[in-house]
Amino acid sequence: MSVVGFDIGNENCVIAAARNRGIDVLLNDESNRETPSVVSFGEKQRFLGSAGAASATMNPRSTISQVKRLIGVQYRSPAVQDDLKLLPFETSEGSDGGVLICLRYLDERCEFTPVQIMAMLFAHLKCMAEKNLDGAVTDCVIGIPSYFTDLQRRAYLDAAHIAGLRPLRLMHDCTAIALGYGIYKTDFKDSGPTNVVFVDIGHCDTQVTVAAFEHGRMKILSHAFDNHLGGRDFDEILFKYFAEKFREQYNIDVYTNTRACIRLRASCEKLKKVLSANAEAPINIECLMDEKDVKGFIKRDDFENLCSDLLKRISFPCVNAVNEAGIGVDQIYAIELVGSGSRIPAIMRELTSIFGREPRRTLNASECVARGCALHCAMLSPTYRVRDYEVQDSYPFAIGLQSEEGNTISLPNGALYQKGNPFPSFKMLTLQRSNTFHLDVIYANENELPAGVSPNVSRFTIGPFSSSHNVKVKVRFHLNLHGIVSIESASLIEEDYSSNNAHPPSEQMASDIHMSNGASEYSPSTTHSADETRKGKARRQNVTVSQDVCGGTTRDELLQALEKERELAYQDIKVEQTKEKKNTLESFVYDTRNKVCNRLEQVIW
Ligand code: ATP
Ligand code: K
Ligand code: MG
Repeated sequence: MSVVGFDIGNENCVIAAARNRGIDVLLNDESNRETPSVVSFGEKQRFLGSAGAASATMNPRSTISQVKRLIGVQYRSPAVQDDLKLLPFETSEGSDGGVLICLRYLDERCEFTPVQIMAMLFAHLKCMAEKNLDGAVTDCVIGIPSYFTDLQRRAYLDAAHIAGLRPLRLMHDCTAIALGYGIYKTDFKDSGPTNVVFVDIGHCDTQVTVAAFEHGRMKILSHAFDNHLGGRDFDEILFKYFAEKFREQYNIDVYTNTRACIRLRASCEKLKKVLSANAEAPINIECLMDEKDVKGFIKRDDFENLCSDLLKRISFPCVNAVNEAGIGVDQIYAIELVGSGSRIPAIMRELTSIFGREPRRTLNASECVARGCALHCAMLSPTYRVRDYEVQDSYPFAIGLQSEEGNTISLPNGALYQKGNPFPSFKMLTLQRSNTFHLDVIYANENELPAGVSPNVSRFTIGPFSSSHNVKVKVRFHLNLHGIVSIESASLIEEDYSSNNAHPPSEQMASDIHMSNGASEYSPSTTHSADETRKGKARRQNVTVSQDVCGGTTRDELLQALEKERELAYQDIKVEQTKEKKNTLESFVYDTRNKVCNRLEQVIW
């Protein structure tokens, strides 16, 4: 059984696999190490990955990219609306408040959730991995941005499930990077930890993480981000610049033409890459619109001036990450720069001035996330032996609780999980209740969240139960390996009041909330094995817990999505097979014709 790591980028995906001798990056059909994150709906079949990217200008309205931006978000959020403006396909609001992608396929109007599109991408990558590794691939670790919410994490798991994958973990991108950096390194100093800052600049976002390394282990000290600062934003600066130039020069308005927009954006991205290596660069697009060929030119200095606001914004996540890690700049051993968005020379300069020294590039900028994920997958898989290495990640948001009246439950230290809480983690909470009740899990501090994200995570109902007086209810929370929070169990503790010195709980105790790290509280087996257990003088009784998540895919929708994916995959195979048959038939016809002609020639002569 092979284990793989997936880095699903907004622009490119990378797959890495654990092999006997280490980690390998897998090649796609075009022998490339990166595969475009694109799903395109053609006339009769879907085109995925590289093939999808190739049809972007042919089927502009039915070619879906950057679906990672749309998964598990609220359609109406202004930040999401801003993203949608840059994308050429049609969208609408789903019944759960999420995004729906609308397109025409096989002469029908279709609607897909971002989860479904992501599943198509996953299925394509799974297939690619299986071809490469010559065997089934299900176990995987998938990289995610640290700022992904509960909803986004659950959406990823749903997408993976539809694609037939089994994620052993959703892993924060920079944690995966740090793992790959630390596990093989042997020159860490013996006295105290070595602190390294990782800066990952991708197509849409910037993530900064501080990790502390010691022999045999690493600990994440902080995660910070700007989820609207990446290579795409630099493309957009060039796009706006040339759209304006061409308006003046050629009297065309590219904004009114979807295909022209796509082509100009693509050219600007190429131009940006040329500017990374050259002091100036030209742009030439034939027949951009109104049958006009356009030409332009920009100097790197002018580009950098246009980008000065973007460049300045890089310092915020950097400063936040270092501050939250609780270290001084002088305690940083190195700054490691990754992500292809960081290839703009001005970014390197900006980071040098922020940290007072030049960042390094010792890691493979585009492959390190996938490699770290594959490595971690091997660590989690029973079939591989990897040297012992401890990975401690930290959760980037504070998680709080609200009671049914919408009142925040005041918890010791203000939150169920503090920002930066190590995870996976159990917590035990003891409440006094006499009846069925709800607990709403929320993000406790909206300032920590990406713009436009809802603080509501999920609602739990603990019950049914009722009692004549308040009883102790012990609730066991779990922030799991994926960074998803749930209530694992709840139980009523009935004190045995017939004994000498026990008293029934008084009214005052109703507000008495006790919290502890659940793991040490009791062994899970005692509550799972029996509904009722006698423990000393107290009687423990399990209570049902049901979860109502805020948004996302329901069980029925998931089943429908699975069925739909099967249907679509069948259609693709059918078309491919017909193509193959046609090819075989065609070559048979040519072959026969040649033979017949040759023979006829002989006969004629
Ligand atoms: P994300 O991390 O946001 O999900 P991603 O992982 O797909 O996206 P990367 O592959 O790390 O992103 O980076 C893609 C970005 O890097 C694109 O914006 C691309 O234009 C940019 N890029 C690639 N090569 C260069 C270069 N030589 N100079 C400047 N930018 C580059
Ligand atoms: K990537
Ligand atoms: Mg990335």
